[in-house]
Amino acid sequence: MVPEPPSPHLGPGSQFTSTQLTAAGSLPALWAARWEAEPEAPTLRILNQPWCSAAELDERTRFAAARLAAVGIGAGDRVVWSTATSLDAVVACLGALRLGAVVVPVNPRYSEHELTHVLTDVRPRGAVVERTDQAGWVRASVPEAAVLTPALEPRRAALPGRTQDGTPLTLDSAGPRDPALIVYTSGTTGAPKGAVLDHGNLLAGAATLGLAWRWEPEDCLVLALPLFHVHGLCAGLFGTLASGASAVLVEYFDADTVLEACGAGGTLFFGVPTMYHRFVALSSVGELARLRLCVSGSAPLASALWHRVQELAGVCVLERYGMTETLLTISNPYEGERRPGTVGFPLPGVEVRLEPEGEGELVVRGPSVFAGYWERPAATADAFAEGWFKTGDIVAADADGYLSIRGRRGDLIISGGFNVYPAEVEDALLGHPGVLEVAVTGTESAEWGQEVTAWVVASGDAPSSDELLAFGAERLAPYKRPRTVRFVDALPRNAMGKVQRADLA
Ligand code: MCA
Ligand code: AMP
Repeated sequence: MVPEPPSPHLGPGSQFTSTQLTAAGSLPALWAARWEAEPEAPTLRILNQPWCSAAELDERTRFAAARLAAVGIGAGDRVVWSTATSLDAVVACLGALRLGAVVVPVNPRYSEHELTHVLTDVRPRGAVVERTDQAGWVRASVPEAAVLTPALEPRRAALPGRTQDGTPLTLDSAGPRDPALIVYTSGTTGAPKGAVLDHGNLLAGAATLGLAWRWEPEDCLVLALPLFHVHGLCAGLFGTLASGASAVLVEYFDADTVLEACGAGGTLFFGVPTMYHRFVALSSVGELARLRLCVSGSAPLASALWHRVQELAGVCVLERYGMTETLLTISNPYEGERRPGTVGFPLPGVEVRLEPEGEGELVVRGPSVFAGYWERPAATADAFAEGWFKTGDIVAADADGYLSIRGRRGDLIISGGFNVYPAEVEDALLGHPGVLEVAVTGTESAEWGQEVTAWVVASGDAPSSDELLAFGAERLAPYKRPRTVRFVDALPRNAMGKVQRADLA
């Protein structure tokens, strides 16, 4: 195999070839090999609770796979996974992947409308759901699905090592092109669609981070990100397990608690800019310096905030870039300059192009890039050009190759690292009889990056702002809800009648 040209992420003598990234076949096969080799190694724990060793995690996830099989879930079946962070929830997810089932992570704060869209689109065979109201919505929209709690209750007599019909249970046998996750995302237009990530994508996405960020078994990640997005799940959790390292899972982000965990044995932290914004307000921000690496992503990290963290904690945050469809693809270097305001260079195995060159739309190719959207051939065809995935992000290259994100697709708003699609919020508000027209924009915010603002043309009896905010709250997950409602006489439109969101300010 011919080694690839030197990457700024690897040493000059590196013999790297991208096939190396997927040599283990699948993530579950790699985990199983690691757990067998080092059964005593700590793997995961919930903050302030005991460690789960590799041998325990192996046993618990085998058991979870058998429990899922006992309710009729098998390889290739889709399982919706809607739960807050807990060890049980993680075990259920890993068990499903070992079984070859396809996990569909969902924000546990979703409203009935939001969850039902995913359920009807993906038609799951099973659902692991924490909230009882959500369990009811699953039963109503997919009556044939098995509905379980994160602890995989209610129990159905599991036949040890056997499927529901008594055939032997095979674990860790998914191939690189078998689907592993379906993660819902909205792209530029239309309703959320499921990005299908296969086992090869997940393995490559975890392995490239292992190389670039020098992830070692001695590392301990402080993981306070939600696990229903690829940042927390694929980079954080799967990256940890692929490297044979450990992670402390923090159930809810609280800046004080996270800094305490950083000071108590953590070596790595991955966060979104809002988290760093909260750290710099605390006198304990210096705890970050105990870590060997602090990473930021999912949204732009303001240069001023990068410098503030450096000034107060002496830490140079490493900013990186990714997308649900591609996993993480670009990163500042671990060794060498971490340049604020940029996201660095393509990760090992990832190829990028700017169209046009110098500054233009970023297109990417590589083993972590997905093959398409769930049952959306037209959207899939639109997303690629000759095998390159079109990110929709506008990116510029410095003379020495550092890449910076200059703008993003469509009218996407990013609030606290979560994506908000104006059309979805507008649709929800249009359901109110007092709303004739509405346009939703992102307003700059030091804490959230952007906050959601709704510009409303009222019909007849104008509703109050509070009434509209409450109406939105019933239909939208918390991060999508408008923070401000502004009433206007008319929305600005161009000659074609299209609303000009950029003119609302
Ligand atoms: C919570 N609130 C928000 C958000 N989150 N408002 C706007 N934007 C948000 N993101 C509101 C709640 O509605 C509530 O309002 C108040 O803030 C406090 O809620 P709470 O739940 O306590 O918030 P928090 O726990 O403090 O949340 C802040 C957070 C969270 C921890 C920064 O937003 C978060 O975990 N963000 C990470 C997102 C992420 O992982 N993205 C990765 C996507 P009220 O009090 O009025 O009810 S994957 C991706 O983008 C790609 C692949 C990539 O590159 O990573
Ligand atoms: P998602 O659709 O949730 O996967 O979010 C992906 C989007 O997040 C990208 O298309 C970018 O617009 C944005 N993003 C991720 N990382 C960064 C970053 N470091 N700087 C700016 N934007 C980012």
